[in-house]
Amino acid sequence: MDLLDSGQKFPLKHDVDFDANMQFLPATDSKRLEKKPGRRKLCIGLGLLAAAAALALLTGLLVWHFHLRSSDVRTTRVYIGSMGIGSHPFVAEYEDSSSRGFADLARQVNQQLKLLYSKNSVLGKYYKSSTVQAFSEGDGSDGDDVVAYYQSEFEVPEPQQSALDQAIQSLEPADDGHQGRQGRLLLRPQNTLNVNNVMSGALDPRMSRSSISDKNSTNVHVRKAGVIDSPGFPDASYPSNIYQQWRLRADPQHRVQLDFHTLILEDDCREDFVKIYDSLAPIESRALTEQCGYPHDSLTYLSSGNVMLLTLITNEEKNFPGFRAMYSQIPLDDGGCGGKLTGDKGSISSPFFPNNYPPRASCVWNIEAPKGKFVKIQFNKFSVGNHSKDCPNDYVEVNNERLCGRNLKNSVVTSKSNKMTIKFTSDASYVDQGFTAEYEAFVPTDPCPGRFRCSSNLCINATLKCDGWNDCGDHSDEVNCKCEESQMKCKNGLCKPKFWRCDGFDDCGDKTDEENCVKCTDQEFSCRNGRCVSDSLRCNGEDDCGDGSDESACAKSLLLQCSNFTFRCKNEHCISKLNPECDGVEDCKDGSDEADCECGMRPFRSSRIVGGQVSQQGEWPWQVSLHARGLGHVCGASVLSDRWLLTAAHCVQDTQSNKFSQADQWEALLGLHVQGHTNEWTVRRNIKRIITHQGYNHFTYANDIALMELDASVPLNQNIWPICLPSPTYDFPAGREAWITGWGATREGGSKAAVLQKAPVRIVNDTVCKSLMDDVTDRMLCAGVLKGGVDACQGDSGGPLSVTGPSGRVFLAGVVSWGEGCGRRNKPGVYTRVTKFRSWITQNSGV
Ligand code: 4AZ
Repeated sequence: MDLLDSGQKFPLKHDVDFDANMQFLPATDSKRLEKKPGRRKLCIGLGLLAAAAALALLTGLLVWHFHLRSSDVRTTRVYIGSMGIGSHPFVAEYEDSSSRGFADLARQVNQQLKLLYSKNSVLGKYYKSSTVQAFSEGDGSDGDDVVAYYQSEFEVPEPQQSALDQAIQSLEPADDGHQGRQGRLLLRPQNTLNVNNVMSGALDPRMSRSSISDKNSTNVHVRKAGVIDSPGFPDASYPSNIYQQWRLRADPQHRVQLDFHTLILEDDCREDFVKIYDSLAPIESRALTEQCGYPHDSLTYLSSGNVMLLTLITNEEKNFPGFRAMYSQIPLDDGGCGGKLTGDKGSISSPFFPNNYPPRASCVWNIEAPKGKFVKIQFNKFSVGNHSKDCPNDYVEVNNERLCGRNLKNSVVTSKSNKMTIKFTSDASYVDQGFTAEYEAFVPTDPCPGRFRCSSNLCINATLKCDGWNDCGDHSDEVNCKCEESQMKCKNGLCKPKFWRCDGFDDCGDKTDEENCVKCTDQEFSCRNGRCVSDSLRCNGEDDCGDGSDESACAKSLLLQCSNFTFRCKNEHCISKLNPECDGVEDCKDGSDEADCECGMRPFRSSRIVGGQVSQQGEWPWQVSLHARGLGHVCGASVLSDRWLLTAAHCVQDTQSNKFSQADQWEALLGLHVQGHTNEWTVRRNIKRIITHQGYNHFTYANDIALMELDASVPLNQNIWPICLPSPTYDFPAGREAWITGWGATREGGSKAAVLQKAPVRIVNDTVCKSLMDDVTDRMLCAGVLKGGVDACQGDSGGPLSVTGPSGRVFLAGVVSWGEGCGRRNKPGVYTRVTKFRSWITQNSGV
């Protein structure tokens, strides 16, 4: 039975219906017993005997039922395997499962498997049948000419399942590369095929879910590059309960390359997932990756040989857009790595970086610096598998020390001679993005000439020592410092700028900068309006703070007098719960806190930037690019509805050469990802009218907000979707993560980005912000990374500052407005505070 054509797996066999077969003895006739006392004793005796027999029978049945019968219940266990066949040239018809050649070789493989299994007492006993699914060309290693991929079924009593698993495992080559106990020698002399290598494992149980109703398999040759779309993509979500697989083949001596352009699946991999194998069958030990949700890592995969298997499995709940992947082939010897490196400095990276490295890769670099110098290497990017002891899977080896995992960015390794050997090894499964590193020769007596040397051996500018910033990454530049006037001393000895106190962020690392921040005592609750009330009054059903904050975040939301700290329901009642809107719980009696919540979700999820990174298509569906005629991208904006956009007032002010205040000067591009590359998801709209805030001040940037009405509505989909607007009392606390997005300049004075950029920043405490920046008002909000390097910049203006609420919905906290340069230290970006303009937005747009 080919799994892809079959129905239910692991069916339980119900041998006997125990209850239906149970018989009760007929009741004895008591009257007859009374009349004939002579036979009475006999009857009693017989009755007792019958009762005892019945009891014995019942006991026997119970024992059989609970002990013996359970070991008789058999389940079907499916294993997926591959078999290397030598001395058997590969011919083209092996790729066609309907050909005669395929059928002949499949029959021989079946015989071989039967023979192989018969040599093992466990396998032989429970073996049912095998089906060959595909053949590929062997890569010549181990003398394989052909590789057969098959599925074997066994019917096994439940208690024997692990023995069966072990027996299957024993067929695999041992770590030293030799076949296990049931190896090839045992197969001779009856062998019909020259079997070199057998590898098998249990099928991923999610691939044999009984609910799967549609199983499909497609063969694709990747010699000519092309595209694979998941069923329905891009017009509809993928169907429920499918198991779709694509068998990808390249020419001999080539690799298959698969590059995902879009991948949007349900978040939970237990439900829907994509899995890719370095094989033509779903053998777990050849799995390259498993993806679900909205992955943001590199999504380009390479095979080790000329085959790859792509699978998509879905269940009945929640269907998402799916994927589009481009396939192609590249020569096997491309991406060569390793070699001898001389000279004072240089860089190396894992094969195909920034794409994922292929499985079974091996590189050796021998660095030789001038005599008398030592060598150091610094890793800039490092994602090499999971971190585990001894790094048994994928690793980088420097000076015989293995490195693996993800947290080695900026780490430095030095050698104590002018030579250094670096090895990179990936095993047969689960690949990752890899690493980039720079090496440098140095004089042993002066490892960081003119610079400060961190404990990690990293060299940093000497001016960064004792400046309050952890520039080394291990704090070694901030210890043993004498705190300056403008700094405070943390308990752990670090010096930090005084204005970082009580900003809601643990800057010291030991939280001492966040201690004793309010005047309230330990036994008191600090209200959001600054008052202190006894802790025992929290959640007691009464508004003791006067702003309801002592009653917010309690199990139950209270009706309170309306204030700046309560949420006003449509029926004019005010409730105490903090940020109740669109959180998935109805808090207002009239349900108005959960009305109009078709926003802020990347709809199919279950849920100018400096220092940013590229985003993915559809990741920020509310982001708009505003193009001025003849100028291209000028500003950003956010989608509020299918007709309304929100941007900054300063974007729509006339200049000497441009009439930016006129609607006909603009074109809005929605669903755009790369400037200049509109695709099937991009929608262009003209602007019908612009409503600029009447209080906008060109000098102070006060009220820097404007609405744009589109001349025609846009279809809302996974690439165009409104962001949620916060109510006037929504709280975006200091320290909360926010995302800036846009096509603005990637550094101060730099040029605009082609691909939509994203960067995480944090909401900055109002008092701190006002101390750092002039002219910040309560109707503005600051966000940034005070260390510098991450910020909005020219061309990002008008775009969103997005904050994810507790239920996963994204709210518009701010509109990119102004700043002092871009990405400078202690100069956060300043945003128009949207909560202050919530009613203005409704009054002017109805949204
Ligand atoms: C601008 O010129 C601009 N660093 C926007 C944001 C910031 C600076 C400048 C914030 O549009």
